Amino acid sequence: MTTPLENTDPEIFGVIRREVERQNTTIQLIASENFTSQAVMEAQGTVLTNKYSEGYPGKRYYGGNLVVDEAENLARSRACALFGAEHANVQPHSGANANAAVFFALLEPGDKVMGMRLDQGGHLTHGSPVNFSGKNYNFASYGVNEQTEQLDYDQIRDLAKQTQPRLIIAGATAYPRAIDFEAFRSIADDAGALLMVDAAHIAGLIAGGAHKSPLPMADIMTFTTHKTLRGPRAGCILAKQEFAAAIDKAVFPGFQGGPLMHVIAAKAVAFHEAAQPSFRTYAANVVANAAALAAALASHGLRIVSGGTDNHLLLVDLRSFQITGKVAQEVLDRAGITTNKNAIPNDPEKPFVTSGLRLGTASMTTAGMGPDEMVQIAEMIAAALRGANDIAVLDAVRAQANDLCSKFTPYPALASK
Ligand code: DSN
Repeated sequence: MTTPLENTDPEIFGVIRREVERQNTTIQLIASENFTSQAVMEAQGTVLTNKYSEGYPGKRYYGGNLVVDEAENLARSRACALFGAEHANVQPHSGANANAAVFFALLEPGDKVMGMRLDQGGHLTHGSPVNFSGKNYNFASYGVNEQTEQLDYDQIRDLAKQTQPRLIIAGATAYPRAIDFEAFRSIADDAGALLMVDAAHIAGLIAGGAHKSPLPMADIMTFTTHKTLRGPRAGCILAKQEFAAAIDKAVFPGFQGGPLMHVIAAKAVAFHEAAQPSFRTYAANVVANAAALAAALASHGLRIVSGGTDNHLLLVDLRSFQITGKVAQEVLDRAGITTNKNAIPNDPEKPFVTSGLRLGTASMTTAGMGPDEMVQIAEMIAAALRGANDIAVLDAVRAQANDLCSKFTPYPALASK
Protein backbone atom coordinates (compact mmCIF):
# COMPACT_ATOMS: atom_id res chain seq x y z
CA MET A 1 0.00 0.00 0.00
CA THR A 2 1.42 3.42 -0.90
CA THR A 3 1.55 6.27 1.61
CA PRO A 4 0.19 9.83 1.06
CA LEU A 5 3.75 11.11 0.71
CA GLU A 6 4.72 8.42 -1.77
CA ASN A 7 1.64 9.30 -3.86
CA THR A 8 2.11 13.07 -3.68
CA ASP A 9 5.86 13.40 -3.93
CA PRO A 10 7.73 10.24 -4.89
CA GLU A 11 11.00 12.17 -5.16
CA ILE A 12 11.03 13.32 -1.52
CA PHE A 13 9.62 9.96 -0.45
CA GLY A 14 12.61 8.36 -2.16
CA VAL A 15 15.07 10.71 -0.45
CA ILE A 16 13.62 9.85 2.97
CA ARG A 17 13.68 6.13 2.20
CA ARG A 18 17.33 6.30 1.13
CA GLU A 19 18.26 8.30 4.25
CA VAL A 20 16.58 5.69 6.48
CA GLU A 21 18.64 3.09 4.64
CA ARG A 22 21.84 5.10 5.14
CA GLN A 23 21.20 5.56 8.88
CA ASN A 24 20.25 1.89 9.28
CA THR A 25 23.21 0.41 7.42
CA THR A 26 26.23 2.66 8.10
CA ILE A 27 27.99 3.67 11.31
CA GLN A 28 27.15 7.17 12.58
CA LEU A 29 29.87 8.83 14.67
CA ILE A 30 28.96 12.54 14.35
CA ALA A 31 29.20 13.76 17.95
CA SER A 32 26.27 16.18 17.60
CA GLU A 33 23.81 13.63 16.18
CA ASN A 34 21.64 10.89 17.61
CA PHE A 35 18.78 8.59 16.60
CA THR A 36 15.65 10.13 18.07
CA SER A 37 12.82 7.81 19.05
CA GLN A 38 9.83 7.01 16.89
CA ALA A 39 7.67 8.50 19.66
CA VAL A 40 9.47 11.84 19.25
CA MET A 41 9.10 11.68 15.47
CA GLU A 42 5.44 10.76 15.80
CA ALA A 43 4.76 13.84 17.96
CA GLN A 44 6.68 16.02 15.51
CA GLY A 45 4.76 14.79 12.47
CA THR A 46 1.33 15.92 13.67
CA VAL A 47 -1.34 18.61 13.17
CA LEU A 48 0.36 20.69 15.85
CA THR A 49 2.42 22.00 12.92
CA ASN A 50 -0.73 23.89 11.81
CA LYS A 51 -1.14 26.04 14.91
CA TYR A 52 0.05 29.63 15.29
CA SER A 53 0.81 30.34 18.95
CA GLU A 54 2.77 33.57 19.23
CA GLY A 55 3.10 34.39 22.90
CA TYR A 56 3.19 31.99 25.82
CA PRO A 57 0.64 29.57 27.38
CA GLY A 58 -2.37 31.54 28.63
CA LYS A 59 -1.22 34.69 26.81
CA ARG A 60 -1.31 34.14 23.06
CA TYR A 61 -1.97 36.48 20.18
CA TYR A 62 -4.33 34.00 18.43
CA GLY A 63 -7.30 31.96 19.52
CA GLY A 64 -7.52 28.20 19.61
CA ASN A 65 -4.43 27.66 21.72
CA LEU A 66 -5.94 25.97 24.78
CA VAL A 67 -4.91 22.51 23.58
CA VAL A 68 -1.38 23.30 22.43
CA ASP A 69 -0.85 25.34 25.62
CA GLU A 70 -0.90 22.00 27.41
CA ALA A 71 1.95 20.72 25.24
CA GLU A 72 4.10 23.78 25.94
CA ASN A 73 3.32 23.65 29.67
CA LEU A 74 4.28 19.98 29.76
CA ALA A 75 7.52 20.71 27.90
CA ARG A 76 8.37 23.58 30.27
CA SER A 77 7.63 21.70 33.48
CA ARG A 78 9.39 18.54 32.29
CA ALA A 79 12.50 20.54 31.28
CA CYS A 80 12.58 22.21 34.72
CA ALA A 81 12.13 18.88 36.52
CA LEU A 82 14.73 17.09 34.38
CA PHE A 83 17.47 19.65 34.96
CA GLY A 84 16.41 21.13 38.30
CA ALA A 85 15.83 24.53 36.70
CA GLU A 86 13.75 27.45 37.93
CA HIS A 87 12.50 28.51 34.49
CA ALA A 88 12.44 27.00 30.99
CA ASN A 89 11.78 28.58 27.63
CA VAL A 90 11.15 25.76 25.15
CA GLN A 91 10.49 27.92 22.09
CA PRO A 92 13.97 28.40 20.52
CA HIS A 93 14.06 26.73 17.13
CA SER A 94 17.76 25.87 17.52
CA GLY A 95 20.79 26.21 19.75
CA ALA A 96 22.02 29.26 17.83
CA ASN A 97 18.61 30.91 18.31
CA ALA A 98 18.70 30.08 22.02
CA ASN A 99 22.12 31.69 22.37
CA ALA A 100 21.10 34.73 20.34
CA ALA A 101 18.03 35.22 22.54
CA VAL A 102 20.15 35.06 25.70
CA PHE A 103 22.53 37.69 24.32
CA PHE A 104 19.53 39.81 23.33
CA ALA A 105 18.15 39.49 26.87
CA LEU A 106 21.33 40.14 28.82
CA LEU A 107 23.61 42.28 26.66
CA GLU A 108 23.77 45.55 24.75
CA PRO A 109 25.57 45.65 21.40
CA GLY A 110 29.29 46.12 22.02
CA ASP A 111 29.23 44.56 25.49
CA LYS A 112 32.23 42.49 26.52
CA VAL A 113 31.75 38.72 26.53
CA MET A 114 34.08 35.75 26.95
CA GLY A 115 33.72 32.46 25.07
CA MET A 116 35.78 29.53 23.85
CA ARG A 117 37.55 29.85 20.50
CA LEU A 118 35.83 27.93 17.71
CA ASP A 119 39.13 26.44 16.50
CA GLN A 120 39.85 25.09 20.00
CA GLY A 121 36.45 23.54 20.56
CA GLY A 122 33.97 26.41 21.04
CA HIS A 123 30.98 27.29 18.85
CA LEU A 124 30.25 29.82 16.11
CA THR A 125 27.87 31.68 18.42
CA HIS A 126 30.56 32.00 21.12
CA GLY A 127 32.14 34.97 19.37
CA SER A 128 33.37 33.78 15.98
CA PRO A 129 34.17 36.90 13.89
CA VAL A 130 32.02 35.58 11.00
CA ASN A 131 28.97 35.09 13.27
CA PHE A 132 26.42 37.62 14.60
CA SER A 133 27.94 37.06 18.05
CA GLY A 134 31.41 38.20 17.05
CA LYS A 135 30.01 41.03 14.94
CA ASN A 136 27.67 42.49 17.58
CA TYR A 137 29.54 41.91 20.83
CA ASN A 138 33.08 42.50 21.96
CA PHE A 139 34.38 38.97 22.54
CA ALA A 140 37.57 37.91 24.29
CA SER A 141 38.27 34.26 23.55
CA TYR A 142 39.90 31.59 25.64
CA GLY A 143 41.27 28.27 24.43
CA VAL A 144 42.93 25.19 25.83
CA ASN A 145 46.36 24.90 27.42
CA GLU A 146 48.97 24.10 24.77
CA GLN A 147 50.48 21.21 26.74
CA THR A 148 47.43 19.56 28.30
CA GLU A 149 44.95 20.49 25.55
CA GLN A 150 42.48 21.03 28.40
CA LEU A 151 40.85 24.18 29.74
CA ASP A 152 43.25 26.09 31.96
CA TYR A 153 41.07 27.75 34.56
CA ASP A 154 43.91 30.01 35.80
CA GLN A 155 44.34 31.42 32.29
CA ILE A 156 40.58 31.89 31.96
CA ARG A 157 40.51 33.68 35.33
CA ASP A 158 43.34 35.99 34.25
CA LEU A 159 41.55 36.81 30.99
CA ALA A 160 38.32 37.52 32.88
CA LYS A 161 40.16 39.84 35.27
CA GLN A 162 41.70 41.76 32.35
CA THR A 163 38.53 41.84 30.27
CA GLN A 164 35.86 42.38 32.95
CA PRO A 165 33.15 40.86 30.70
CA ARG A 166 29.43 41.26 31.28
CA LEU A 167 28.92 37.58 30.39
CA ILE A 168 31.11 34.47 30.37
CA ILE A 169 30.08 31.50 28.22
CA ALA A 170 31.20 28.04 29.26
CA GLY A 171 30.55 25.15 26.89
CA ALA A 172 31.92 23.63 23.73
CA THR A 173 31.26 21.56 20.64
CA ALA A 174 34.56 19.74 20.40
CA TYR A 175 35.95 19.47 23.92
CA PRO A 176 36.30 15.89 25.18
CA ARG A 177 36.79 16.69 28.86
CA ALA A 178 34.45 17.39 31.77
CA ILE A 179 33.97 21.12 32.27
CA ASP A 180 34.48 22.49 35.79
CA PHE A 181 31.41 24.69 36.19
CA GLU A 182 32.29 25.55 39.79
CA ALA A 183 35.54 27.06 38.55
CA PHE A 184 33.62 29.04 35.91
CA ARG A 185 31.19 30.31 38.59
CA SER A 186 34.02 31.51 40.76
CA ILE A 187 35.74 33.16 37.75
CA ALA A 188 32.47 34.89 36.81
CA ASP A 189 31.93 36.05 40.40
CA ASP A 190 35.47 37.46 40.61
CA ALA A 191 34.93 39.39 37.38
CA GLY A 192 31.39 40.49 38.24
CA ALA A 193 30.10 38.61 35.17
CA LEU A 194 27.02 36.54 34.47
CA LEU A 195 27.62 32.87 33.63
CA MET A 196 25.90 31.18 30.71
CA VAL A 197 26.54 27.49 30.05
CA ASP A 198 25.99 26.24 26.51
CA ALA A 199 25.33 22.58 27.27
CA ALA A 200 24.23 21.64 23.74
CA HIS A 201 26.55 18.67 23.49
CA ILE A 202 26.33 17.34 27.02
CA ALA A 203 22.65 18.00 27.83
CA GLY A 204 21.81 14.29 27.64
CA LEU A 205 24.77 13.38 29.81
CA ILE A 206 23.64 15.95 32.40
CA ALA A 207 20.04 14.67 32.27
CA GLY A 208 21.30 11.10 32.64
CA GLY A 209 23.68 11.92 35.50
CA ALA A 210 26.86 11.17 33.52
CA HIS A 211 28.16 14.76 33.58
CA LYS A 212 27.96 17.18 36.48
CA SER A 213 25.07 19.61 36.11
CA PRO A 214 25.91 23.29 35.53
CA LEU A 215 22.85 24.25 37.57
CA PRO A 216 22.78 25.98 40.01
CA MET A 217 26.20 27.45 39.11
CA ALA A 218 24.97 28.93 35.83
CA ASP A 219 22.63 31.91 35.59
CA ILE A 220 21.48 30.60 32.23
CA MET A 221 21.89 27.24 30.49
CA THR A 222 21.14 26.82 26.79
CA PHE A 223 21.10 23.50 24.99
CA THR A 224 19.95 21.72 21.89
CA THR A 225 17.52 18.86 22.28
CA HIS A 226 18.83 16.59 19.51
CA LYS A 227 22.39 15.69 20.49
CA THR A 228 23.06 13.47 23.53
CA LEU A 229 19.55 14.34 24.75
CA ARG A 230 18.15 12.43 21.73
CA GLY A 231 15.10 14.60 21.08
CA PRO A 232 13.89 16.61 18.08
CA ARG A 233 16.12 19.12 16.35
CA ALA A 234 15.65 22.28 18.44
CA GLY A 235 16.87 24.49 21.28
CA CYS A 236 15.92 25.35 24.85
CA ILE A 237 16.87 27.89 27.52
CA LEU A 238 16.90 27.31 31.29
CA ALA A 239 17.23 30.33 33.56
CA LYS A 240 17.19 31.45 37.14
CA GLN A 241 13.83 33.04 37.95
CA GLU A 242 15.33 36.55 38.05
CA PHE A 243 16.10 36.27 34.31
CA ALA A 244 12.88 34.49 33.30
CA ALA A 245 10.91 37.53 32.11
CA ALA A 246 13.86 38.96 30.16
CA ILE A 247 14.55 35.61 28.47
CA ASP A 248 10.91 35.08 27.49
CA LYS A 249 10.68 38.59 26.07
CA ALA A 250 13.92 38.12 24.14
CA VAL A 251 12.76 34.83 22.55
CA PHE A 252 9.33 36.28 21.68
CA PRO A 253 8.78 38.98 20.49
CA GLY A 254 12.48 39.84 20.49
CA PHE A 255 13.97 37.20 18.30
CA GLN A 256 11.43 34.68 17.01
CA GLY A 257 7.84 34.76 15.81
CA GLY A 258 5.51 31.80 16.13
CA PRO A 259 6.82 28.81 18.07
CA LEU A 260 6.87 25.39 16.36
CA MET A 261 4.24 23.63 18.46
CA HIS A 262 4.83 20.22 16.86
CA VAL A 263 8.52 20.46 17.78
CA ILE A 264 7.68 21.68 21.29
CA ALA A 265 5.44 18.63 21.75
CA ALA A 266 8.31 16.44 20.55
CA LYS A 267 10.63 18.16 23.05
CA ALA A 268 8.14 17.30 25.80
CA VAL A 269 8.31 13.64 24.73
CA ALA A 270 12.12 13.72 24.74
CA PHE A 271 12.22 15.26 28.24
CA HIS A 272 9.86 12.52 29.42
CA GLU A 273 12.08 9.83 27.87
CA ALA A 274 15.22 11.36 29.39
CA ALA A 275 13.61 11.27 32.86
CA GLN A 276 13.29 7.45 32.73
CA PRO A 277 15.80 5.25 34.61
CA SER A 278 16.86 3.63 31.31
CA PHE A 279 18.20 7.02 30.16
CA ARG A 280 20.67 7.02 33.05
CA THR A 281 22.01 3.70 31.80
CA TYR A 282 22.12 5.11 28.29
CA ALA A 283 24.13 8.20 29.33
CA ALA A 284 26.63 6.07 31.28
CA ASN A 285 26.99 3.76 28.28
CA VAL A 286 27.63 6.68 25.91
CA VAL A 287 30.55 7.77 28.10
CA ALA A 288 31.90 4.21 28.52
CA ASN A 289 31.72 3.69 24.76
CA ALA A 290 33.62 6.92 24.05
CA ALA A 291 36.36 5.82 26.47
CA ALA A 292 36.50 2.38 24.82
CA LEU A 293 36.66 3.90 21.32
CA ALA A 294 39.43 6.32 22.38
CA ALA A 295 41.51 3.54 23.95
CA ALA A 296 41.07 1.25 20.95
CA LEU A 297 42.02 3.99 18.45
CA ALA A 298 45.08 4.85 20.56
CA SER A 299 46.12 1.18 20.44
CA HIS A 300 46.19 1.53 16.63
CA GLY A 301 48.66 4.42 16.87
CA LEU A 302 46.26 7.38 16.67
CA ARG A 303 46.81 10.20 19.16
CA ILE A 304 43.76 11.20 21.15
CA VAL A 305 43.69 14.94 21.84
CA SER A 306 44.09 15.68 25.58
CA GLY A 307 44.91 12.01 26.14
CA GLY A 308 41.33 10.75 26.39
CA THR A 309 37.72 11.65 26.96
CA ASP A 310 35.32 12.18 29.86
CA ASN A 311 32.20 12.61 27.77
CA HIS A 312 30.54 11.41 24.56
CA LEU A 313 33.19 12.60 22.11
CA LEU A 314 36.83 12.32 21.23
CA LEU A 315 39.15 14.25 18.98
CA VAL A 316 41.62 12.22 16.97
CA ASP A 317 44.91 13.72 15.77
CA LEU A 318 45.49 12.07 12.38
CA ARG A 319 49.00 13.30 11.73
CA SER A 320 50.69 10.00 12.63
CA PHE A 321 48.69 8.44 9.76
CA GLN A 322 49.74 11.25 7.39
CA ILE A 323 46.18 11.96 6.35
CA THR A 324 44.15 15.15 6.75
CA GLY A 325 40.74 15.39 8.39
CA LYS A 326 39.16 16.21 5.04
CA VAL A 327 40.53 13.12 3.32
CA ALA A 328 39.86 10.90 6.36
CA GLN A 329 36.21 12.00 6.43
CA GLU A 330 35.84 11.21 2.71
CA VAL A 331 37.60 7.86 3.02
CA LEU A 332 35.49 6.84 6.01
CA ASP A 333 32.30 7.93 4.22
CA ARG A 334 33.29 5.60 1.39
CA ALA A 335 33.84 2.85 3.99
CA GLY A 336 30.39 3.28 5.58
CA ILE A 337 31.53 5.25 8.66
CA THR A 338 30.14 8.79 9.02
CA THR A 339 32.41 11.27 10.85
CA ASN A 340 33.38 14.92 10.63
CA LYS A 341 36.74 16.51 10.10
CA ASN A 342 37.58 18.80 12.99
CA ALA A 343 40.36 21.19 13.90
CA ILE A 344 42.56 19.99 16.71
CA PRO A 345 44.05 22.61 19.09
CA ASN A 346 46.67 24.69 17.23
CA ASP A 347 45.92 22.83 14.02
CA PRO A 348 48.43 23.63 11.26
CA GLU A 349 45.80 22.91 8.57
CA LYS A 350 43.01 25.24 7.38
CA PRO A 351 39.51 24.81 8.91
CA PHE A 352 38.17 23.11 5.78
CA VAL A 353 41.06 20.62 5.79
CA THR A 354 42.09 20.09 9.44
CA SER A 355 44.33 17.46 11.05
CA GLY A 356 41.60 15.86 13.11
CA LEU A 357 38.40 13.91 13.29
CA ARG A 358 35.68 14.39 15.91
CA LEU A 359 33.93 11.15 16.86
CA GLY A 360 30.94 10.70 19.15
CA THR A 361 29.20 7.66 20.53
CA ALA A 362 25.66 8.91 21.24
CA SER A 363 24.09 7.46 18.08
CA MET A 364 25.64 4.02 18.08
CA THR A 365 24.95 3.66 21.82
CA THR A 366 21.28 4.36 21.05
CA ALA A 367 21.50 1.57 18.46
CA GLY A 368 22.63 -0.75 21.28
CA MET A 369 26.38 -0.99 20.69
CA GLY A 370 28.81 -1.44 23.57
CA PRO A 371 32.58 -1.46 24.15
CA ASP A 372 33.16 -4.63 22.07
CA GLU A 373 31.64 -2.94 19.05
CA MET A 374 33.75 0.18 19.73
CA VAL A 375 36.87 -2.01 19.48
CA GLN A 376 35.62 -3.34 16.13
CA ILE A 377 34.82 0.16 14.88
CA ALA A 378 38.34 1.35 15.85
CA GLU A 379 39.82 -1.53 13.86
CA MET A 380 37.67 -0.62 10.89
CA ILE A 381 38.66 3.07 11.11
CA ALA A 382 42.37 2.22 11.34
CA ALA A 383 42.10 -0.20 8.41
CA ALA A 384 40.25 2.32 6.25
CA LEU A 385 42.69 5.14 7.02
CA ARG A 386 45.67 2.88 6.31
CA GLY A 387 44.07 1.63 3.10
CA ALA A 388 42.79 5.06 2.07
CA ASN A 389 43.87 4.55 -1.55
CA ASP A 390 42.77 0.94 -1.84
CA ILE A 391 39.17 0.51 -2.98
CA ALA A 392 39.20 -3.18 -2.04
CA VAL A 393 40.08 -2.30 1.58
CA LEU A 394 37.37 0.37 1.73
CA ASP A 395 34.81 -2.04 0.25
CA ALA A 396 35.77 -4.67 2.83
CA VAL A 397 35.37 -2.17 5.69
CA ARG A 398 32.03 -1.06 4.26
CA ALA A 399 30.87 -4.67 4.24
CA GLN A 400 31.96 -5.00 7.90
CA ALA A 401 30.10 -1.78 8.75
CA ASN A 402 26.94 -3.06 7.04
CA ASP A 403 27.25 -6.37 8.87
CA LEU A 404 27.68 -4.68 12.27
CA CYS A 405 24.73 -2.38 11.61
CA SER A 406 22.54 -5.33 10.66
CA LYS A 407 22.86 -6.39 14.33
CA PHE A 408 22.40 -2.84 15.70
CA THR A 409 19.81 -1.20 13.48
CA PRO A 410 18.35 2.07 14.81
CA TYR A 411 15.10 1.98 12.84
CA PRO A 412 14.26 -1.65 11.97
CA ALA A 413 10.57 -0.77 11.71
CA LEU A 414 11.31 1.83 9.04
CA ALA A 415 13.53 -0.37 6.90
CA SER A 416 12.12 -0.74 3.40
CA LYS A 417 10.79 -4.18 2.75
N1 DSN B 1 26.90 21.73 14.40
C1 DSN B 1 26.99 21.45 15.83
C2 DSN B 1 28.03 20.45 16.12
O1 DSN B 1 28.29 19.63 15.28
O2 DSN B 1 28.58 20.44 17.20
C3 DSN B 1 27.17 22.68 16.60
O3 DSN B 1 26.19 23.60 16.26
